[in-house]
Amino acid sequence: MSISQQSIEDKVYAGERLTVEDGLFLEEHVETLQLGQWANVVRERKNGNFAYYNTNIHLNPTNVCVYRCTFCAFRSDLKSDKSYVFSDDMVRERVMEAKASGATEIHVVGGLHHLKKFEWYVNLVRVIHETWPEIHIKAWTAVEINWFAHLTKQPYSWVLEQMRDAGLGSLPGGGAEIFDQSVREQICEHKADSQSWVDIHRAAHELGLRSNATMLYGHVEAAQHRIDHLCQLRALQDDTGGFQTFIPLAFHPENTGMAYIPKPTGNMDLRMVAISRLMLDNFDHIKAYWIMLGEAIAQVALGFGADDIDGTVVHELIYHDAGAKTPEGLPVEQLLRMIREAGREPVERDTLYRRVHRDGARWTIGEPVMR
Ligand code: V47
Ligand code: SF4
Repeated sequence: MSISQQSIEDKVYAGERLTVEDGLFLEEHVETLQLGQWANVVRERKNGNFAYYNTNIHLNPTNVCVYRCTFCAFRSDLKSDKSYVFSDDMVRERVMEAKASGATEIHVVGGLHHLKKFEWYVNLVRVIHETWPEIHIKAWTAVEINWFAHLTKQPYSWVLEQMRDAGLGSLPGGGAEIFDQSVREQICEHKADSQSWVDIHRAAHELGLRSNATMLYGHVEAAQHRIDHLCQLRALQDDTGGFQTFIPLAFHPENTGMAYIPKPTGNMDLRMVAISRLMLDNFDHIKAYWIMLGEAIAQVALGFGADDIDGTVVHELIYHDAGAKTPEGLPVEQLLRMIREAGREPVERDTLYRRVHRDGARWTIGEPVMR
């Protein structure tokens, strides 16, 4: 049967999987409001009217990095005035700040500092865990895990076990960018390739660690690369079921090696959210990361397939170095207002999508959120 709006609509309503060709049709022939309407059907089937948020804090322990991804405004050379490295005391201070602000998660990613040994990175996780054992540590992208395997000459599973024993709770989704090799050669030539990214997330899932997945869009990639990326993630999720959420990441060009490329428009952002929701039929959640999208688009995205807006992130550097104009953090009242105004029911979740119950300054983790 040839592909048409009708054939796709039939599949969406019947809950059938969309093919690569369907994905390309969505990209090339379907207008944005139509994509949003279909994606909303899937979103409400999976998550009802809930919109999740969490209370978290970011820690980027160093910006010194051996790699030079052309889309990155965050990295620094060792000798640059901009370079920094967190000491153990600075890490403890950040954790105590997280505790005081009621955060349930600390999100840790940074550069790959060529003078730091693997033990420095493991120790960082240990210091966080020992300072406050209740906080969930979501740390290290697959690119970092790949670097640790390179440093130690050990398999990914060994690296992940060391981290887990030190207190690691799950992996964030960064470093995926666009899986296609010809695109990677233009934007992140030297770092972990797509096969390594997939192998690391598979190894994490096999150890029982959950992880997230991302896609960086709006730079030199084309529609076929985005659909290929989504289908590769979907295939891995079929095998392991270990992904929790997918986060489409809008490219921020300022201060990067690709500053000549205009920032993706709100229309493109909403299309990416909707197409992700439609293609990733085996992912429970799609996150509209307000830090990157801005509050307005993140709010509208809750009707275009997204069911999560991430958290009250504070101390975010990666996108703010690249020109993000959003605040570094939002008070929870503001997140609740965004969600309620969009007609959704806010649910505070922890990293593993369990309900968070609050009683004044104390919080407890409840049951997994079910629709
Ligand atoms: O891999 C870097 C991206 C990622 C830029 O798992 C940029 O919950 C846009 O993965 N413009 C790291 N993007 C951050 C990340 C993430 C973020 C939020 C939540 C989660 C999660 C994960 O940031 C990198 C890269 O794709 N990035 N520079 C830039 N100029
Ligand atoms: Fe380094 Fe990550 Fe920036 Fe690439 S994106 S240069 S790996 S900090």
